[in-house]
Amino acid sequence: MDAFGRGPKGRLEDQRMLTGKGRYVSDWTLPDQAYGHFLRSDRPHAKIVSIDASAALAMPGVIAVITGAELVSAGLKSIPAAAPFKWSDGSEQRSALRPSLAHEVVRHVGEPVALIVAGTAAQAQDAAEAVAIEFEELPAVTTAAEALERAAPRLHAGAPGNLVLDFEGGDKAATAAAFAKAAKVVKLRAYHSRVVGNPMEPRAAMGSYDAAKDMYFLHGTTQGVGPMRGQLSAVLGVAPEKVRVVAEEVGGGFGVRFNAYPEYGALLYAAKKLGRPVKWVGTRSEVFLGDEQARDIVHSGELALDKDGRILGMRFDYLSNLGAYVAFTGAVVNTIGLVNVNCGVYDVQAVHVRGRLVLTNTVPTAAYRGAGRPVASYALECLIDKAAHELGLDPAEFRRRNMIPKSKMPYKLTGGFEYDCGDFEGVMDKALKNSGWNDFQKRKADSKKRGKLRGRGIATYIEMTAPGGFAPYDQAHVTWEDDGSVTLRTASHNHGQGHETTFAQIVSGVLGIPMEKIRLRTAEAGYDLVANPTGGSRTLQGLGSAMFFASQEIVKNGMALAAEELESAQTDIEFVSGSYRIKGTDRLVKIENLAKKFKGKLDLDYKERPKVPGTFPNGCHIAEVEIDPETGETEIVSYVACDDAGTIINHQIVEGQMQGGITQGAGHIFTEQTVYDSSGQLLTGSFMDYAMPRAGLVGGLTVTDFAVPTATNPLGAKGVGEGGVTGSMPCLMNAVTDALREVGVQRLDMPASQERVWAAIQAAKAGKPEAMAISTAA
Ligand code: MCN
Repeated sequence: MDAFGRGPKGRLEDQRMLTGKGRYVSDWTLPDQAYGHFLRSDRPHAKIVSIDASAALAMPGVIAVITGAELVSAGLKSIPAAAPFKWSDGSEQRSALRPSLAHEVVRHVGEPVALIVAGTAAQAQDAAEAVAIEFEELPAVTTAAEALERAAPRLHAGAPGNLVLDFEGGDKAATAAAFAKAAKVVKLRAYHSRVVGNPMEPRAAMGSYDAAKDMYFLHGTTQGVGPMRGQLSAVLGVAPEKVRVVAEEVGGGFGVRFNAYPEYGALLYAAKKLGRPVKWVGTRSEVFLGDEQARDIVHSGELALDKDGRILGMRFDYLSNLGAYVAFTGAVVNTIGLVNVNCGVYDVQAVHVRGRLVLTNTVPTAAYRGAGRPVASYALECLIDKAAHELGLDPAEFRRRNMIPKSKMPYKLTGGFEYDCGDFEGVMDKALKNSGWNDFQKRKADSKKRGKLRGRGIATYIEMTAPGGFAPYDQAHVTWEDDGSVTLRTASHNHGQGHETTFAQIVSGVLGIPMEKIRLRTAEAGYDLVANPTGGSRTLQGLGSAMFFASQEIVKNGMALAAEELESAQTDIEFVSGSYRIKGTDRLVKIENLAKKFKGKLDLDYKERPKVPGTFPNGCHIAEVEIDPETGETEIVSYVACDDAGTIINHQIVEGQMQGGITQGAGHIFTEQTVYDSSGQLLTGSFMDYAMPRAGLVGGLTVTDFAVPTATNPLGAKGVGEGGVTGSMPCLMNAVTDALREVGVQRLDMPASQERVWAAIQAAKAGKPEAMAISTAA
């Protein structure tokens, strides 16, 4: 354990969670609560001709049936969408906003059409079957490429041609010049498939309204109360102060618990109208039909190379399927997320990115672990691997040749950002060594003897963590309790990252009290605090730094009190291990005793201070897979991750984050796939059809770190929450591609499921080496 209290520790929250004492949304009960059930569209695209709720209203226990028309006449608005980029011609992002309940038109299967409120959840569900909706079907479109075609059905009047945004980033002219002088150009077009986030806790929410205070309360699954509250206040047309988002445990988020969802506005409206809380607990089916989905991007990349295998320029073109509406973070992940670290870890000053964001009759897509960076990293690192192969170079050597050397730090990117620090070669060298890079051919030969194809994949990644543009500052509210313990309050929300432990470590390290005496509280009904939500792997840097500064300020504030207590001059007092001491003597007072005596004087509401700037965690991942060419069965036999997360506060948690992220990326590559048929029906609507990764999917997983502490925050830390996904996807696909080359397969798009790998091998034997590539997915 060092001075910051950093060290290998179990998590403070585990005891509560593992013994079933956590309170999730469905555990909340408010007096007189009623229950809601959402009737969802079974049509991908249709006009709502009429809704007849009379039979439902006559059923036992039914209190109300609320429709989109009622919400519109009551003045409810759609959920706003962030618009971080303009069109390349300078015009604004087109509008295609999501209403709380569909009005006049439904645009995807699963869209909520009516809210049935009853005395019990079962009564509400039964009554939903008696609501008669007359639809007039409209043609539907499910892929971005088809939606752009002239004859495609149009989804929103505000988005002609279904195109919400056509933007550019980077330096177009410099890139064109680089390509003009290239000795060789390497191209890759690929598909980043659509996934469903699937946190363990399905979405649930309870709306209530306090008439005396004229305030709305939403008990819900949230990653942080700020943006959700802002979105709900826009929907309800009230000031943000009139809305509180309340949560204790949140059973996973992965980005899909970030935004306000349609159901929330409808529940809050119903609670006010009916004068009683209305609770809705979603099912796993509703996760598939109603949670924001993710990715679904076709991307093309090109590298301009000189004759020595140096990259002169890069060009990327992304076609993103936004689904039926622009979700709040829909455009963020498909713009900022794709361009902010545009050259990866490579020393390339000519990069150009174009992105088109397109509407289709599918569930809206938005943030999902990595929020665009895994897509950018996948596009780049698969392309880099292809280039190495075409040049006949060792893929690590090709990367090394082009890496930004640490001597060039800080390094300015085309487009504005600046990498503050990093040693990309150092990171890669450690990964190479740990993976036994040079002995691969021996292992490949062994596999061959056993009839298996062995492939090796490598990928580097870099991402930006911490800026957090959703709140102006990160508030850390610190209160000393009567028993000498400390309560920390903030507005970010822990949903699996271990914040209770790591923030306690940070504060304990400064205040010198045991971390077990420090409690973190977030999203309480009685507190109205400001902080960025948990996302973008920013929370340790952003909020952890605020906690650190707040603790330091408390220690400083205690000096005068300690001087009074010890009857000494402040200049003679030092703070050591939780006590103020007169230097050179054994006369001291513990900070917790001082806090008890001077009640409230050592509390601190740390707010309105500048946020710490962003920084750039990075890593190098190397995987080996074995494929059975007879069956297509693929096994990940080893996986070595080496990541630079700067200074690590808690190694156990960081390792867990990396393991989870890598497995999530592996799930995307090998098992998960969201499939719509061409009419817009979701074919993969349950775990019977949608395969989540199992814990054992990533065999031989070793996580190591190579720390280059950043000076952008006082902890020296960089984010880790998403790096596992960002690194693992290209790494694993490169390994599969490497193995399949031996049997003539040139391209395979994700998922590399057993069936698709087998089919790719069969097709290659029949002379079609790219049969399972993009042409089948677009
Ligand atoms: N940490 C550390 N040392 C570092 C960096 C981080 O000890 N150098 C610790 C932090 O203190 C924190 C954890 O690691 O306890 C993750 O920190 P950080 O990288 O700051 O990420 P966030 O806390 O902001 O978490 C967000 C990130 C994102 S964006 C998604 S999505 C995600 C993820 O975290 N969703 C998760 N990890 C998840 N883990 C679980 N179990 N469930 C999710 O839904």
